[in-house]
Amino acid sequence: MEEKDQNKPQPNSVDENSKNKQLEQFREDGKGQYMTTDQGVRVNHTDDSLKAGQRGPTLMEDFHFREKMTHFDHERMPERAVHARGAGAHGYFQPYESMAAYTKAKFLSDPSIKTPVFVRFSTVAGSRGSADTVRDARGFATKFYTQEGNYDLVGNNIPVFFIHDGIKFPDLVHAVKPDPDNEIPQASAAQDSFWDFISLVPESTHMIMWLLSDRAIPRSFRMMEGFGVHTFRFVNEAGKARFVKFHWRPVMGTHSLVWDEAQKLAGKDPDWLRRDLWDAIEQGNYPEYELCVQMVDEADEFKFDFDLLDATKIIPEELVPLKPIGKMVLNRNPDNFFAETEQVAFHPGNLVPGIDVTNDPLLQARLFSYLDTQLNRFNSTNFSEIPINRPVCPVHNFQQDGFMRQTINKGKVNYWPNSLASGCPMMAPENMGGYVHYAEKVDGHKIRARSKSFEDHYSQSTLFWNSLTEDEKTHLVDAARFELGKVQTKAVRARQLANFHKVDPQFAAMVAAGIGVEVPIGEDSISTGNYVADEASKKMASGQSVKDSPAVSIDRNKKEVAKTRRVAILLEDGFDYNEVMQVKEALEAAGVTTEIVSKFQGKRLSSTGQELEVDKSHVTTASIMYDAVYIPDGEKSVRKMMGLGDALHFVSEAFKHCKAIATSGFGINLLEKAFVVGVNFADKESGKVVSHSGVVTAGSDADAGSFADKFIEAIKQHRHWDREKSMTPA
Ligand code: HDE
Repeated sequence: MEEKDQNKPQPNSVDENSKNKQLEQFREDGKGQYMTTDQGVRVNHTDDSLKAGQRGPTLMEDFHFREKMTHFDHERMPERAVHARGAGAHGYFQPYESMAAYTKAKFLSDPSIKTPVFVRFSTVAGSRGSADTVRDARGFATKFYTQEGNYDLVGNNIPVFFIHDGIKFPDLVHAVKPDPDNEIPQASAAQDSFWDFISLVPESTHMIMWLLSDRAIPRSFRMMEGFGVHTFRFVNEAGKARFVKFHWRPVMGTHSLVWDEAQKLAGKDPDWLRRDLWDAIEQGNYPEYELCVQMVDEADEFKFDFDLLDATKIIPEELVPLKPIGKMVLNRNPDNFFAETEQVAFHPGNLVPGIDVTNDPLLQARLFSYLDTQLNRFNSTNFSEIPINRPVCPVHNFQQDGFMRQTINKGKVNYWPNSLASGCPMMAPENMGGYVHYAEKVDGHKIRARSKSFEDHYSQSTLFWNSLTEDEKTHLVDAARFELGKVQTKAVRARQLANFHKVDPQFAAMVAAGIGVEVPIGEDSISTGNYVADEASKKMASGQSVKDSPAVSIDRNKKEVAKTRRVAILLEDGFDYNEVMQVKEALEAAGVTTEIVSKFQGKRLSSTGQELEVDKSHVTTASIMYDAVYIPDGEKSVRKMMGLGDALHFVSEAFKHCKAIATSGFGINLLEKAFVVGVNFADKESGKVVSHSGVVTAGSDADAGSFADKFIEAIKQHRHWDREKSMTPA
């Protein structure tokens, strides 16, 4: 290396396409080519193995058969211990403005830089083939391929975690995974062992409140927040550090499924979330997320009544507002699931200069676990050379050998320090991009203990409960009744109720009423932490807090977006063609996807003789696959559906799931027959449009344009929860 190179700053050769270009070298599609063996020999015949005679045994010398079968036999790698099921997408991240005042991370310092990213969304508990829509936290892991190396933000869609200290992670995961004797249940926390563990570990209570909320059944990965969970550090060029929490905010807003719908989807379309992500990207509806940060000065470390190092706590946005710092756009599906989504390897310790960790004991454990687990998955340290994991900037070091080594390191020198290779590759000083760990002062006794500042498990659990709307609270209670109702051991149910009682007595009583167990007031759960009072806990005792945080409620922060919503148009022969076409056009102009659903596939004839092609039949789809339903006018069509159980079920189920429903004229009869109750309908013969609780009805003389507009408004609302009150008695 010449002297002058040492003074060169790290070049910024990274742009939005850098990763795509790098991956291109490894892509292969065989188009117009002869098939070959792995050795490149052209294959003449692959349908019969080489045999001794037509009916004889296969010969050992059949190298093509042996190679093909051996490769197949070795196709699997161990699935991830947690987050086994996932879906990935490529895209880019671009900052809004330079964040150089806070962090020297180059990819955050220049608004003109688009950094390529790969994101993997996942469920946590289920195995690789499990259903997408189960109740669970979702992983939201992002790999930024920056000019200074890979930075991984490995987050979840819930901002807190179950435990304080990573040493409890194996226990937590054992408890939630299927039981060791019979491997039941799959992808479900509704089991004795999970609630046994949770009820004995009260620090989990806050996370449990989030897990029982609608956050744990997202409508789409595109409509889901992401959180870095831990407190990290930003460090700027001058060496000044700030605490930082990361948030991803979906531009489409945060929306959830209904629990009954989520369970049915798990059977009818276990790929619901990954299909939604894939289709949206294929259609050019690129998911977008804003990256926001909450920053806290080091001097304010003890300003709050919770510990910033405690991953079971949020910093309420009412105390520290979110600063949006950039946007991520996911605009390309992977070419190959295994090569990219399965083999991508994240690690919270993949940091770039300007971003650093804190002493959060959960984060500290993760810094060990992620590299370790990749060694189990890949059986080699060389996984970082796999195309999806490679940085887009150069890699120079003396790491060598191991299974599947790709890099061909040249020369005799494989050690540092050396003089034979002129001291190369050399150390990078800080101003040349060398990573320097933040010089935090650490001093203490070696103890297996926790700061007393972690000991309050309930204030923020109560804060979460208090901040929800009445509808969200109802969902949470129902979820708790479902989960605990499935627990066989009554003592476990009771112990968890004791925890819930400390969150809110009324909440505990509501859950108790559904699961046949009394709330054991005053009983203490066993706390597994060894808490020790220290300076931090004393300083925090009088710290700031809030009693209400509207920001945690999905409902209070609802974004009304119609784009990419899915509407079923339910019809049979004899529908009103003009009305369908006008409404369909208006919906599609608003970015809504429509599908014609009928008893059978094929063509349906309108009352005026025009034909429409059916997209899905009642056996290939269901109301749970749509956000809304539209039943066009047309007496013959509607009468037919009034005699079809599937059509009636379609409408009543959509109504039960609080989805927007629209119909006009004679169609109103179908709603009445499908038990659409407690809403006002338009007069069937009038020119009026009535929108009530997400049910939009129009008289046969109404204007189709204003009917469609009202319907779009109802679709934008996502779900009409007020309906649940009239449907379910308390
Ligand atoms: Fe993970 N986690 N985790 N985790 N985690 C893994 O790493 C672990 C935690 C998260 O799409 C594993 O590569 C420990 C919090 C995501 O590939 C493993 C602890 C958060 C993913 C692991 C935690 C996460 C993982 C399994 C407690 C949110 C999927 C496979 C100390 C901030 C990444 C793998 C992907 C995956 C360990 C807690 C998020 C075993 C020990 C908190 C999104 O290493």
